[in-house]
Order: sequence, then C-alpha cells, then structure tokens
Amino acid sequence: MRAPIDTERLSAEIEELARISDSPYPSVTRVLFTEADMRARRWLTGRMEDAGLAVRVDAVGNIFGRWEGTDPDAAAVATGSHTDAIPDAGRFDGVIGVLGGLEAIRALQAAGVRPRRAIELIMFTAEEPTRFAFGCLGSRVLAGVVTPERLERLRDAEGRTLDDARAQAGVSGPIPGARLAAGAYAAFVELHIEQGPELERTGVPIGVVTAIAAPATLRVELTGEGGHAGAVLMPERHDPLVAAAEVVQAVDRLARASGSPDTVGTVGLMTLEPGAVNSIPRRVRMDIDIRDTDEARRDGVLEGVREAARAAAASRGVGHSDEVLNADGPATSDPAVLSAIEEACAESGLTSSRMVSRAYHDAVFMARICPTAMIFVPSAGGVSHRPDEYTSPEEVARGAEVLAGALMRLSTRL
Ligand code: HGY
Ligand code: MN
Ligand code: MN
Repeated sequence: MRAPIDTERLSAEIEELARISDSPYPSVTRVLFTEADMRARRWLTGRMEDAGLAVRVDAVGNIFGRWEGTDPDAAAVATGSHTDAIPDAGRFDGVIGVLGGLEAIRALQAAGVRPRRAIELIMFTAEEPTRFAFGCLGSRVLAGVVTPERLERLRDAEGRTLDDARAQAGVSGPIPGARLAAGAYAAFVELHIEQGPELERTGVPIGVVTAIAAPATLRVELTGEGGHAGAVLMPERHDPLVAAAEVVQAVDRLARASGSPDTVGTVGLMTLEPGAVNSIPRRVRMDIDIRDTDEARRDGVLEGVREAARAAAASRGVGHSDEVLNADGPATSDPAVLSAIEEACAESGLTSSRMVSRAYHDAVFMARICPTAMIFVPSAGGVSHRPDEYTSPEEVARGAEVLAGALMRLSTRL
C-alpha cells in the first residue's frame, strides 16, 4: 500500500517554515529558544494538532505529536528530526524530517491505516550546537546520556544557563524526568537530507543509512598579554592569535594525514578579544569539530590536535586551556529497521543505496535507546548549512513516502 503524499502541501509547509527565521529567505537562522525558534515551535504545534496528534512538550523543549494505535500497551514507533538551524543555513536540514514525518502520518491516516503501535512525531530541541556549543541536546536528554552537571555547565554567548533559556521559553520541569524509559519506542526512523553529494552523483533517489559518523568538539582557549599594536615590538609579543593560526593548520594537517578520507576536522568558530585592529589579541577561543566513522581514529586526531595546541601555546609563550565538549561514539542502524525502509522503497518502486552519514543527527542518540535507522534524500550539489541548500519537492515527497511505508511496517509488526 503506497500512502498518498501531498507533495504540494509538504513543499508549501517547508517554504512557510523557512520564512520563520532570523535571516532573510532563503537563508534560515533559528537558534534555540530565540523568538524565531518559538514562533516555529508554535507553528509546528498547530500543524500537529490540525493532524489530530496529541501534543506534549517535555522539560527540555522536545515536542511530541502522538497518533494513537490500536494497542495502547504496545511501545510506539517514533520519527522526527529538528527545526532549529545554525546561522545563515538552509531550509531543508532537519525540517524535512519533521514535516516529512507529519506528512507521512497524514498520508497513512488518509489511506485509512490504523497502526497497532502508536506513531510519535518528535521535534528535537537544539540538534544544532549553536547556542550552547552542545549538539543534539534534546535527544541526549531523551537517551539519558548527559549528566545534570554537564547541563548545568552549559553557557551561551551571553553567559546564560540552560535553565535561563528554558525559563525564557516557558519550558519547565525536572530535566531528568524527560529521560525515556527503556523500551519507550519499538523503533525510530529519521528522514533527512544527505548533506553530501553521493545520491545526486549516483542518481539514486533514496539513501538507507547504515551508520552515523562519530562527532567530537574540542574547545581551545589561548591567552596573551595583549597591548598596543604600535608600541609593543615584535620580539616582546606573545600573541595568542598567532598560536591559534598554528592550531588551525594542525587541525587541517592531522585530519588529512589520518590515513582515511572519513576523517574531517574543522575550526568553524573562533572568537578573539578585545577585537580592535590596533590592539594585540588577549584571548582567542576556538571550537574545533573532528569526526570520523571510526571512533579510535577520530580520537587519535583529537589527541593530536590537543597536543599541537599545547605545543603552539608553549612556543609562543601564551596561556592554554582546553575542554572536550563532546566526544560521541558512532551509531549503527538496526537491521530490522533497515529492512522496513528497503521494503518500503521496493513497494514505491524506488532504488536505494546503503550509505553512512557524515553529519550527525538525533538518530545518533535515539539509537542508544531503540532500534534506529535513517532515510536520506539527495542534496543538490551536496550543499548544506548554506542558504542554497536544495532538495526538490518531488525528492522530499519520495522520502516521505518511503518513511510512511517504513512506519506502517514497523507499527503493525510485533
Ligand atoms: O553538524 C552536524 O552534523 C549536524 O548538521 N548538526
Ligand atoms: Mn545541521
Ligand atoms: Mn540536521
């Protein structure tokens, strides 16, 4: 049974949500609990309610829309993704997993399906690390893999805590209470854009994700005396930005030298103080993203970067501190969920190919608590985290159709 996806409605919703943003269309910026994020959350809640879903919000702001099944004692099947977006990003990342999941549920409803297991649509809080330099915040809490102490240490750029942000958003309750009980879900499937070039290059419409690369974030702080850019002569200088430049080079060099193309290293965020053209920097803070499909290899590069930063600081006579903000294992998909996805592809007459995800997703942490897998659809030019990110309405609809097929199978099987 192929569920009838309403391609126009789904595309119109993606375009409508894209305009709830702190940057002008087609750029999307939607950071945790900002006014744009809150508007998007209200808009989505309305769409979930219009579809007859029972909506709840947990203590960290994850939003759940539940379609009851015929067996109230059976563990639900879940799907979902995120609607938050890093600054100046695209309109499909995360969004197609939330709106595609909503459309899959509506299509199953329209087809007269009565799932045995309830189906829950989840919009996860803060999949992006933008506000608190800690990605997948909502799914980590659901999986119970983050300690209260770690959450208490989170600070945003203005020094506000997660509790400050929750209060600002009207989200309350004890966060440990949001942790899902073991067996809360029978399965989880996430639809997402590939954010890479593989599917477009091969002309395959659906990717079936077998594993998700292991992400890590290292924060390095370098400090120096600073001083007047004209008055302090070069031999007297201890400039942390010059040391930071050596760290940036080390990240690139060590990632390229790992022996595998699956290792990536990026310095995506750097702040310096005081930030005046005629003042020698006093403090530099760098957040460094290091990933690999192989966790041990990732950790080898991570330690190499830490050592390179210590050496650069010593050679430049500047202060050094670092913190591993997160170092997560890779996720492996569940065979039964992979089969449900591939059966749905076959039923829809769509070819598919198995692949790994180089981006991380909430599925990384859902895989800790239930059988999980992902469905990818192509990204034009492999582009993502840019306003020109693009996936056509037909490609998104194919992903939603396969998702509907997989959810139907998973929600009716024992
Ligand atoms: O960075 C990632 O892989 C994801 O897009 N947050
Ligand atoms: Mn992203
Ligand atoms: Mn994403």
